Amino acid sequence: MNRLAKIFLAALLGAALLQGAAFEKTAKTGATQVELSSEKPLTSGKNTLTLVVLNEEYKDAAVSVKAFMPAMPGMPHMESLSEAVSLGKGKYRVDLNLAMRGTWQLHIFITPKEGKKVRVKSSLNL
Ligand SMILES: [Cu+2]
Repeated sequence: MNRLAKIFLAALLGAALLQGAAFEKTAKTGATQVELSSEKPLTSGKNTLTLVVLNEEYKDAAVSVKAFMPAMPGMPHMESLSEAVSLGKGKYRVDLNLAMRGTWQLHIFITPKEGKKVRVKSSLNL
């Protein structure tokens, strides 16, 4: 590879890193698909997630997220429930307070103005 090609490749990689979110994951339950992302790496404490619901019928719904960690030896069950803010066009933002590192289960509750509500399951590792 010549020098110019190397510089070009480095620039491409740099641009990709700048645009990418620190965390991205797709959650799917049945026909409902939600793209989760965070600009910052997930950590214990407050995390802000962006949720994009791909299904047309849930573009303007009420969305809440339950994060929980089952009881572990020497540790009780932990849980927090947060309401998401609708940003329009199926995009929602939610703040989650995750008390410790580890694996958190997520239940995303989506309640449309009309029609059936759904629950999409996912998990976060931090
Ligand atoms: Cu725990």
